[in-house]
Amino acid sequence: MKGLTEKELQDIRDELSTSKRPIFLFDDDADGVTSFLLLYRFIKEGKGVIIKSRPLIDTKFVKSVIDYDADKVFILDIATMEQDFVDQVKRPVVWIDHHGVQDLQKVKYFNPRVHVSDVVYPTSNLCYDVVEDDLWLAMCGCIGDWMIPHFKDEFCEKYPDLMDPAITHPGEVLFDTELGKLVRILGFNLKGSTRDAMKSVKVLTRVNSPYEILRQESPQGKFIFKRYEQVNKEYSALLADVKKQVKEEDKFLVYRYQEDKMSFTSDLSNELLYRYPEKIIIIAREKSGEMRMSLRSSKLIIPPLLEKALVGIEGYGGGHEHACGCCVKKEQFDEFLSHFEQEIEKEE
Ligand SMILES: [Mn+2]
Repeated sequence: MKGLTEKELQDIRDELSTSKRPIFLFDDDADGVTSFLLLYRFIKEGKGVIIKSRPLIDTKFVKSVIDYDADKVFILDIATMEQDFVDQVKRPVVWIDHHGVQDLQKVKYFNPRVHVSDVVYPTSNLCYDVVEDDLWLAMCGCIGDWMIPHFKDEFCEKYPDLMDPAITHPGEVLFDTELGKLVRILGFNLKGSTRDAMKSVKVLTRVNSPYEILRQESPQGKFIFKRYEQVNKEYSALLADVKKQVKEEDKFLVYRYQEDKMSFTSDLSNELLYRYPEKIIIIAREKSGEMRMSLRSSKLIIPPLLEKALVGIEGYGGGHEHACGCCVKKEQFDEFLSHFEQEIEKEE
């Protein structure tokens, strides 16, 4: 099953092939970057811009479009956009996404949730259905978004050493297979400054097989692997520190840390949820007077609880059913936590 209709897929193909100078704004995770790589490698034109701030396209991105003199704007895997951006950019905007359905004027909007609400199709899955090439990139993007796509069997046949087709849980793929390692390699290459992340993305546009990276078979693959190793050193140290603090009997796993350059809250919370599936996980990073969090639970539907917990708190948050992001003022973090715990108790 595909998330978009054949007509929609053809529309996107036409939009791509009629553009000479496309600009692609994409989310800074495995799904976002592989969506970009799939489309860019398909038309071999254009410029990528990674969105490292909150997933919102507002008027501050108008300048990138104008400076590049793009003839069309593609927005990939970003949940929200302001109408002002569309109005000021004065170029066709094509938006491919799989988060909650948005309603904007003068945008070509492609979102599978318009048709179906119960299946999740990562943006990389949609982009693969458009280009039907670079299967391995698409597979990485989907697994990064915790989803096993319709082309899984084809992938396992082509790359039998990267994933066992018997595996059905995305977490198991992510943390216990070579494919999962590749997904983490991609994700870690997007950490740090925009400049460093885009350096990796440029190199990735020239990688043609997963083995170039995993076996370091080409200079490009070596570059990507080295950068992963550097970042992974910091990640592993944090993970080890969280694990030391885990108490078997606790319902919550709350961990806070300080780090200016790199955010690992999403990666840490995903791995911890996989290792401790019974716990409600909150990983918070302190930065510029704010606590930026990732929240995970395999059982709770988080967004409505989060919304209630944020009442009277300066902050914002949202996301998927079992995985959310949230940001509050540092001084209000404890208050937010107790609100959140109260909301969960009310549920039970
Ligand atoms: Mn996504």
